Parts: sequence; C-alpha cells; structure tokens
Amino acid sequence: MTELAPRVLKGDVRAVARLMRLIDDAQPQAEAELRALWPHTGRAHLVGITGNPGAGKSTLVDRLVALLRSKRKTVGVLAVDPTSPFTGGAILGDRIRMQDHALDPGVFIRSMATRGQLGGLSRATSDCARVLDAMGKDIILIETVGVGQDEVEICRLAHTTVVVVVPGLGDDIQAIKAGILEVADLFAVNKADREGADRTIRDLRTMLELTDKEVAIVKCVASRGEGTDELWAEIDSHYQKLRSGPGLLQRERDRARTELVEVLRARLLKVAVDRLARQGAQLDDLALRIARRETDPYSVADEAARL
Ligand SMILES: Nc1nc2c(ncn2[C@@H]2O[C@H](COP(=O)(O)OP(=O)(O)OP(=O)(O)O)[C@@H](O)[C@H]2O)c(=O)[nH]1
Ligand SMILES: [Mg+2]
Repeated sequence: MTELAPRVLKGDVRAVARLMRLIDDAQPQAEAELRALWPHTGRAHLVGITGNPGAGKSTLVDRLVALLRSKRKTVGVLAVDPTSPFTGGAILGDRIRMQDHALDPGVFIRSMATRGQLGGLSRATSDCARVLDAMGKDIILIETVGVGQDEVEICRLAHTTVVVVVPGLGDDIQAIKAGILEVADLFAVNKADREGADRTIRDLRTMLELTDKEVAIVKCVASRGEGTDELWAEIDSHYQKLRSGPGLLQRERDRARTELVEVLRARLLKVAVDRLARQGAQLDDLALRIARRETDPYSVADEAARL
C-alpha cells in the first residue's frame, strides 16, 4: 500500500517528488503514505517567509539556504505562489536563481501553486512540509507571496514566520496591520540599501508597541547578502525559545487542530456527496433544483448528512 513512505524516509528524492505530485492532485493514495510518515515527522524547524511581491523573499531564501548549508544543515524549500501556474514567470525566476542549490543533495526545492478548491493550497503545503520533514530535512523554508488570508493560513503552519518589508511604503504597513502582524515572529526590513529603512523600522516599532508581542526587526540587503547571519540568528533564537517552553507544543497543537478540522471536513463532505450520488442525485442537478426553488439547500444537506 505505502510503497513511497519507506523510500521517502531514506531520502529518495524521486519518491518525495512523486508523493508531492499525489498530494498536489489530491490523490487518495497520498493519505496512506502521509499516515505512514506521520510518526517520523515533527523534527524539522518550519520557517515561513512572507511579504509583498518583489520584497526580496526569494533572494533572502537563497541566502539563507547558502548559510544553512555552510552550517551543514539540510534544507527544504517550498515556494508557494497562488497567483501563478507552475510555469509562471516568478516561479521560473526562482528556479533559475536557485539553480546552484538544485544540484545539492542537501537541498530540496519545490514550487506550489493552487489547484482545485479553496483551502487546497494550505493543506497541500502543509502535507508537502511533512514530507520534507519525514525525509530528514532540518530546516524547511516556506516562501509565500502577499499578505492575504491564504498566506496567513500558510504562516500558521510555520514555527517561525518572517515578514519581509521594504523601505518607504505606507501601503505595506497598512497591509501588515490588516492581519499579518498577528503571525509575524520577526520582521526583515530588506532593501536597506534604499532610502527610508530606518524610518520603516521606527514605524514597525511604533506598531509593535501596541501589541504585547516580542518581535525582532532585522535590517537586510539580501542582494548583497548583508544581514543574513543576523536574520538566521534571530530565526533560530525564536525557535529555541519555543522549544524551551510550552510554545512549541502549543503551535503544534494549533496546527494539528486546523489539520484535523480540514481532514474531517473533506472526509464528511465526501461521505455526503457519495450518499447523494448513490441516490442518483448529482450536485449540479441538486443545485439546479435549488435554483428553481423546487427544494432548498438545508433540506438537501439534512438528507445528505443524516448519519
Ligand atoms: N536594492 C535591492 N534589491 C534587492 C534586494 N534584495 C532583493 N532585491 C531585488 O529585488 C527584486 C525582487 O527580489 P525577489 O527575491 O525575487 O523578491 P520576491 O519577494 O521573492 O518576489 P516574488 O516572489 O515575485 O514576490 C530582484 O530584482 C532582487 O535582485 C536588496 O536588498 N536591495
Ligand atoms: Mg519569490
């Protein structure tokens, strides 16, 4: 049944790639493999890197990968871009920049893009991170674009979330207020070679004063590799703090709760849709009948969900 899991545990990259494709396509076989891998997960440090398009996330990830490899850590990278298909420009760009690392067996890089329904992306990303964890990667870097709801969801997967901002944009600060602040464990003010970096840092500090969170701010020039050492030191220190207290288990529990609810929802939905199908009712036909006011969604749901 689970032919891939043992190979994943041995670090077989072809098995890893194949399992990730099954996860992407929401194939039922993926679940059995993930179940077999589950006891072997929970070792890796998951780091989310998020921020607006062009903030320099990929450049930072690239620098962090190089730094971690010099420390003999193995690294997994998931580049999540819900807006572009697999062959999209941004991801292709990432691939080109990451090419050096692609030849290094200590690094596994993959792009993720939305396929299918809402919530599918964060679920697939979470599952792929588990696979990297099971294959033995020490650090998993998850790059997400933007600061929308999807990204907040994905950030919840991470132990440590770095929000990358660039100098001189009030808009960015607005977007941060809109939700990412609650998931930020650390700010990277990148492109500090540009005017206004200190101003941005002051703005962030003022904003953070209104919360009771302890959030470090690190100045970087990713394109020149400046600030990467300090950024990593802060990321690692955040994780060590989590590990030495109840924080890590709390995060794992929150994540497990989200996953459990998602799995349950998918499972129950399938049961209900299958039951309707057995009764000869397809979703589209039912929707049409509802639209014609021949029935209503509540009655159909009651019928389908009767246990
Ligand atoms: N001046 C300056 N440019 C930088 C710096 N870091 C990255 N860049 C440039 O900014 C551009 C965008 O960098 P990326 O790393 O692709 O940014 P990103 O956030 O991954 O972009 P998306 O994935 O498209 O959202 C590139 O041209 C980088 O070379 C920096 O510190 N200073
Ligand atoms: Mg990028």
